[in-house]
Amino acid sequence: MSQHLLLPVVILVVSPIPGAFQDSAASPTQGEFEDLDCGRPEPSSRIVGGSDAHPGTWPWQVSLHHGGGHICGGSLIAPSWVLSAAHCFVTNGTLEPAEEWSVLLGVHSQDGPLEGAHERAVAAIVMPVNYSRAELGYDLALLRLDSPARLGPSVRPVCLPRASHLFAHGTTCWATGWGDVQEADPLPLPWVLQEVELKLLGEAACQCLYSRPGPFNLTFQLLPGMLCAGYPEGRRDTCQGDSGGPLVCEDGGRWFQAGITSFGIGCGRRNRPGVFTAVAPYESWIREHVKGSEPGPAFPSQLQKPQSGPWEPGEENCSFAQPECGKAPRPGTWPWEAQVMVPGSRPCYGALVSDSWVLAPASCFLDQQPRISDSSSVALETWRVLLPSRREEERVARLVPHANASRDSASDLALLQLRTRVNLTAAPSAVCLPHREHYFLPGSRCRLARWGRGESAPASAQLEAQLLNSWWCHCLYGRQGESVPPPGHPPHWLCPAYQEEEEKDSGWSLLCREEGTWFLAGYRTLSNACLPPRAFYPLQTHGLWISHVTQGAYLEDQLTWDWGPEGEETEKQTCPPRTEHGACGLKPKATAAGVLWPWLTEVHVTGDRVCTGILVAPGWVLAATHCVLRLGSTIVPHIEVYLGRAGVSTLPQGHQVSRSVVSIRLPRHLGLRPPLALLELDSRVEPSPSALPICLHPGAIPPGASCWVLGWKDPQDRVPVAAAVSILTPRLCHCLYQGILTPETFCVLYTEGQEDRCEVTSAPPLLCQTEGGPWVLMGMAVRGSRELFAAVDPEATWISQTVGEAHFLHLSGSPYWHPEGSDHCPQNLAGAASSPKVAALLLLLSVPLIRG
Ligand code: 4AZ
Repeated sequence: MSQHLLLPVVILVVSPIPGAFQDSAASPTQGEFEDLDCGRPEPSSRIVGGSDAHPGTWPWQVSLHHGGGHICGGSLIAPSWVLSAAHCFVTNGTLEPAEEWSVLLGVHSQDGPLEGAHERAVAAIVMPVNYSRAELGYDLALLRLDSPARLGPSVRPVCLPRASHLFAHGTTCWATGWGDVQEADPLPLPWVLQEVELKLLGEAACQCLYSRPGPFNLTFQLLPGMLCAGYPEGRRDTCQGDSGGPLVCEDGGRWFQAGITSFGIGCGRRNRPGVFTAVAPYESWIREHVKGSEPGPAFPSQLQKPQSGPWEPGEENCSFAQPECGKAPRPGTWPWEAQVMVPGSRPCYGALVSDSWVLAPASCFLDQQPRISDSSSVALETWRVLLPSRREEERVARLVPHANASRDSASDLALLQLRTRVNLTAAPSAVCLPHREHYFLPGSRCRLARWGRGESAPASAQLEAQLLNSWWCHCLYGRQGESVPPPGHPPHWLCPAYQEEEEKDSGWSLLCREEGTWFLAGYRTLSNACLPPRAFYPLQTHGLWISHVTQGAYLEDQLTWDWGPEGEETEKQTCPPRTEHGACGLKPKATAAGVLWPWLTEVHVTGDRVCTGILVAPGWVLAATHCVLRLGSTIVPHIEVYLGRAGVSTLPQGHQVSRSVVSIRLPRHLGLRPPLALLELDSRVEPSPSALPICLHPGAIPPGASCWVLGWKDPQDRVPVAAAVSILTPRLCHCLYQGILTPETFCVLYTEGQEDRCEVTSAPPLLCQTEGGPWVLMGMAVRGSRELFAAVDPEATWISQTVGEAHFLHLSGSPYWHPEGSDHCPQNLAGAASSPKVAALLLLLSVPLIRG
């Protein structure tokens, strides 16, 4: 009913002990309650990680129905009274009317209620006035039945603890219910009541666990009147639908209700035990509200006093459980790598996700499908799975393809169950899987590992990768104007930057490390034809299916929360405008490893010359003519281009994509040598995180743009650098460079200190970017000049005729420059071009600048 999977708040206040608890010291003797026997099931005989209860074991357990279905649990404490959790009855701050609820007693499973099972209407719901929400405490409610329950072997009340009753931490108690068996995974039919043994945690130990940031960096403050039960390692817990149900502990042959299932962060998560409303502190509150009922609840005295008072470990010595998955002593040797062998085909690589399940692409087995559906056991009989450090091959018991599995889908996944469970040690061991809300931080260190059939790369070819930011990844592949999934929402794709030889393309899984623990973050197979190049499908959308099928895969909470400066930008972001040919001019934000300029091309001309080129379409690079063609020479040089260099990067350096130039195209120019050349590549470079065309923009500088000269500091190591510039108005440009200027040239003024950031022999480009918009190419450097750039605009028609797919952006807004009336130049400005400082001064005194 309630959504407590994730707490959206950080609670920092420590409330005083509620007044309601204080007057409970004066416990009356059993008196009027003595005749009611409690806490004794008939001698005979989910909860996450629990098992089916035996019928009649927990005769006080009731099911609370609303709108025709089970919503919460409760416990019978007297013939006419049920104890439950307040949050079950409050929706959006209002109490649901009592008459809409019914109480089912003596139920065991949907299929076969126990003998004596019956239903009662609710006459009244009573809850503490202080209750507002489960996380703030007071999460309990009393339901008065319209007529007393029929007590019998399957319907009996539980005992209530007195205020002085001590439940020592470490005691094992039991929680029961029909709730989800895992997060968002309902108890399957026949809906048999589940029981789970939980250890009581001391307040300090529980607080200590919850003080450690969990999903979304949240911590939680335990309040008086709450208690915790569970295990640091998780895996056994209560869950949604168990709320209101009892946590009972045995004492002297009677079962006492220590707690009421209330909430938690998720279910069964590591270091996130379940939180219960402690019942003992509410003794007087309960007595007060059931006053006059005959017989009322029983509060027998405690027989076994804990020997010495419960020992509480302090914050400093609370022990956190470490992840039980994703440990690889050496990256590259993956202890979870599973090789599935099907006779007659090449091995298929997958990952061990629990002690008995392997995850692999369904496309590996799709051709086997007819045989499987005929008689699964016969076909699977011959299949084998090879796991690291296991001499014996494992046999396969079951193949469960994803319901939407097909060769080309985001759900090309299948789970294979091993006949026998393997002992998880250093190897084999399971990989960790992300929850749906996991946010792999941009810049995360990842690796690619073998996945599926493909050309099986040698195990040594372990590719290092680094995750690019999600805005960029989404805007590269998503639809125009779509908003970027914010952190906590699963992305459509994951975009790692990595170095890969085109021909070695194969299926890959993407493993990302957080605090030394490896997560299976995404995957791509060769047959994912719809998947953009180098994009990975995120695995986090499949966690539910995997945990539902395997009932034991290791879903781990996010371990790294170091967002960096970018982390603050969680507001809605949209993608910049794109052209009819797709995204252009996008640049991933700089990561710790450096900057990636995906359109920046190294143009290697025969010999040792390297010019700057800019990718303008999948098969075309624009460069400055003077750089690629020697003046006076008629020899057409051999040219190779390289794309996807990541700059100052700890990623493997080198060129990620290379192409040969098959032709050099020049526009027809009367007399003058044209400044720009188009280089046609021998094959297309498909848009990817490391190679993406720039946008072109006919006309002048877009309004409000920032402009940069992008080049290399040193032509030898070619680490990209950008120098901020202002662009002068045409009149100033004309005045400054009188005589030496060809028409349609941009003149720039470098921002203080940026003058010699990049060298000019390689003919760097001039780029501009509007706020939140893509990068646009404005010009290429004129030979030998740092300040003059040949504009792209006059060649726009030629470019679009030559390159059908060039990305022309038609930005709205009027051009910045208005025609100026006078050709008159300020005195002394002509000739000042050689001294940019003097020029700047003069300029400031005369005409406004375009801001860089
Ligand atoms: C719930 O939503 C809920 N793991 C109950 C118990 C727990 C979490 C959620 C504890 O009702």
